[in-house]
Amino acid sequence: AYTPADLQLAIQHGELLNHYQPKVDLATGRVIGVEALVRWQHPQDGLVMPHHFVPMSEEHGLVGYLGVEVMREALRDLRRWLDAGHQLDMAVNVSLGSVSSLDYPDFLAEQAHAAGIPLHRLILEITESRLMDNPQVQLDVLTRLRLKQVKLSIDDFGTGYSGLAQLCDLPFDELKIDRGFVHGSSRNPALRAILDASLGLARELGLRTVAEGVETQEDWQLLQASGCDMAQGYFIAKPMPGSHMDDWLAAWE
Ligand code: G
Ligand code: G
Ligand code: NA
Repeated sequence: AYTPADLQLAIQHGELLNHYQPKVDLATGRVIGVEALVRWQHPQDGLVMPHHFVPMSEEHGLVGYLGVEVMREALRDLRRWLDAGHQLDMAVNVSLGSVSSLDYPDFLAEQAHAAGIPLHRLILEITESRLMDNPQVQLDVLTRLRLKQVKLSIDDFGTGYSGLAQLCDLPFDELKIDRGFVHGSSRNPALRAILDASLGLARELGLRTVAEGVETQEDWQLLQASGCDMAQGYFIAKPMPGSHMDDWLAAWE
């Protein structure tokens, strides 16, 4: 297991990097944006996945530091893709720690401005199960972000415990349905029922819907028929290094 000191050094040595996974419009097939997923290029252990170090960074107060690095790289890569003529949004996973800090919206605005990225191109994905730990501050921070045109996405929907009534009060733009309810829904009526209920709820609340974990043509067709807006998953592309994205985008178009 890695220690907070290991991670701190890794960040200082520039060993964190982002991979990106495309988000595609189900009706048109167009790429709407990409999601940044952090990795640690460890000098001995190779490419380390986030579950080995993101939860630890949250427990030890390092996730803000990690988040700044992920955002910096995401903004820089997005600027490059925009300059190449790709009209993309950038989704970044944000931990509760960031959303509970009243300084965060102004900090993010400065970081994006310095990178030449308009805030309406940013989507912050916040995991459902982590919402509501500190509802008052979160509502304040999320509202400030929304007023700055930053988009907000509820991640892993269906796996958390946030009250649906409270969800309506938060200023979200997008709902991402957890991959557990996506792949396999075509063969499992219970999963299909949860998927349809989630899509219906999102529609009622005016939220754009994204299905994660789209792995097969069957998944894709079912989601299209169900009226889901966007898809993400191995059927479209696995998360890839930023340097591969330029070629992938050209090939997809
Ligand atoms: O590819 P995958 O193993 O990357 O991602 C696993 C999980 O790690 C995802 O559920 C995602 O929410 C989380 N994750 C990936 N990148 C980041 C990040 O930059 N910040 C935070 N807080 N979580 C991340
Ligand atoms: O929680 P979040 O949505 O950020 O997590 C994304 C995670 O899901 C990453 O670990 C990513 O590698 C993984 N992932 C992305 N697409 C698929 C897919 O089609 N199937 C599966 N099983 N995992 C996926
Ligand atoms: Na996510």
